[in-house]
Amino acid sequence: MPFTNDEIASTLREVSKLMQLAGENRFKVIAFDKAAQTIEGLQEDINEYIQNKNLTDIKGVGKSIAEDIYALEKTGQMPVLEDFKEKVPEGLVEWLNISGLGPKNAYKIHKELGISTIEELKEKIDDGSVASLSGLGQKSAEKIKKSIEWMEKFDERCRLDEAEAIAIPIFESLKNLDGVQQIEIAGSFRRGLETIGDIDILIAAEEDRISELFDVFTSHERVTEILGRGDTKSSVRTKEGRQVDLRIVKPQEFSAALMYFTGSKEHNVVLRQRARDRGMSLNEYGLFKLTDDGDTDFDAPVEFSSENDIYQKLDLHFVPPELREDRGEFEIYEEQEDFELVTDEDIRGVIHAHSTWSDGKYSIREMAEACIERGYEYLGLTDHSKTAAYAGGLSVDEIKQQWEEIDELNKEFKETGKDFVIFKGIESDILADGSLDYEDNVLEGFDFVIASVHQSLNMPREEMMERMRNAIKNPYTRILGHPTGRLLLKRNGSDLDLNELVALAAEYNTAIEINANPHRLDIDWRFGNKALEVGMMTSINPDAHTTEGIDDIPYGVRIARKGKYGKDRVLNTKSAEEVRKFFEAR
Ligand code: DGT
Ligand code: CA
Ligand code: CA
Ligand code: ZN
Repeated sequence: MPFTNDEIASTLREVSKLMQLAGENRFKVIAFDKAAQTIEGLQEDINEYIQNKNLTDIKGVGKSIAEDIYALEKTGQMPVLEDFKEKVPEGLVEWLNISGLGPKNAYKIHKELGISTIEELKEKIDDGSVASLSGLGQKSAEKIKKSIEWMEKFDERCRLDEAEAIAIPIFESLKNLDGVQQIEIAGSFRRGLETIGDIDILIAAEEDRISELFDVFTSHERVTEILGRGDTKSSVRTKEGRQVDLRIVKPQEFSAALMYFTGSKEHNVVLRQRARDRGMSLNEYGLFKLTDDGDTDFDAPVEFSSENDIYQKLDLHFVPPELREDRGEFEIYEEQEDFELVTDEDIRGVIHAHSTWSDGKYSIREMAEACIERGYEYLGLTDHSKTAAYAGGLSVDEIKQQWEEIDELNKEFKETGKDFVIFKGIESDILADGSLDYEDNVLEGFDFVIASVHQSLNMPREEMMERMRNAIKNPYTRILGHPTGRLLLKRNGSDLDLNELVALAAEYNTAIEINANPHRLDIDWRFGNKALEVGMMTSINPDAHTTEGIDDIPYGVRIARKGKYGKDRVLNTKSAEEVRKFFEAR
């Protein structure tokens, strides 16, 4: 069996991870990482290149990596990977997930203290050994310990993108099987929540099919443990440590079960009460009349054939799954049928992206072409500003050069009839006092400024608020970037009164982004009600550091839908001309 593109990419990625842990040269690490990325995004089957012996025609695949791939194809093993597997103990790889512990220090601790598991690491932090290593110290040790605690605390949940990587392949392996009449992923995943506890899959099938469907499910290649198997429900654990529940219900019960297992619990509670108020009882099996004593009369079912039907019976229009959180959706859908939420298709441009000028991995041209390929009409390029030295922030000189490059590219697009434009932006650090990172005469030259905090996120609430208020009020700020700076399941964001900032942003006609990176999804959808009330604009921004990063936009769209944003309040659903007007209206 030949290897797939994805398999080869993930082998290369594994090499790059192990190299980091072995303290290997940084450029080598990046080379493997970049090759992995390119191969993942490759349209053609990589085996064509392997057969033609022209792997090096693929951008980012150099001679030596090509040899590694040929060897993999020939022998089923990649020698460089095997080498590093010998050098790096298995447990160490897990350490990469500890934020605040870089691969270099991981290697040092492992080498000097002779340990390789998280348990051992915790012990050595507690007995002071880690702190006593040169270049580490008490402060670093504390930080690592805290990260481990966070990690363990949050292991019960995972990010939406991680859940997707598990749920979709399992869903795909089931959906075309004989006997599957309907299938959906339900639960928090269907609601588009930013973190997922377990994955809930629901199938409609006749009873005599159930056993064989469970057989397929429990023997899926990702499954490492079968947690339970009953008549209608089976639960497994995948190799990522995630639980997946599969429920198989009778075809006539599917819609009611889907509604029930989509949740949220809070939404369901209100639905059940609405049913009772109308002389009915709603449960996971269906909708039934109530007896005179107020019990469910299972002999008197109320007919329905879809979730939509059930909502109608409860005097509601269909509530999109993202909104089923009991946060005002009932008031809306009692009245409105077409309370329109933004969709993936509405997105016309890419705002907030980095290039090699700062810490992005691709040139401006490559980023622009990736946008064009995906059908977008504009790119709002925003490299880091000068204070973000660690991320290659731009000096004033560099900005001038970058502007020239963008002017050239825009000219070229125009002359070659490409309907595409690059906006000159910057992601300016918000300094401690809330000011932006350049003098006004420089800020003036940009088409737009995204203002973001990257340092001192943990200032006391009132100081942080003053800082953010100043940034929003600054006339050059058009978009506030990832307002809390949170990293989901890893780091809490700044302590802020976001409702106040949402109102202030609306007042100053500044947008607050929904950072679509699945690690962030910041601003949180829970402030959507306030944003709706005051008419705040958002922009669904990928914060892309690679061309692939652009494809994070759909995560942001899901969060925008959860936050009740319609197309009219999402900046990058607008035409380039309208966006320019928004930028100029400062
Ligand atoms: P998660 O897994 O923690 O991310 O969140 P969910 O919402 O997927 O929760 P889960 O997996 O426990 O249950 C899936 C859905 O099933 C949930 O959203 C609503 C429904 N459900 C489960 N248990 C109950 C319950 O005790 N009462 C009600 N009303 N609904 C429940
Ligand atoms: Ca769930
Ligand atoms: Ca569940
Ligand atoms: Zn950024």
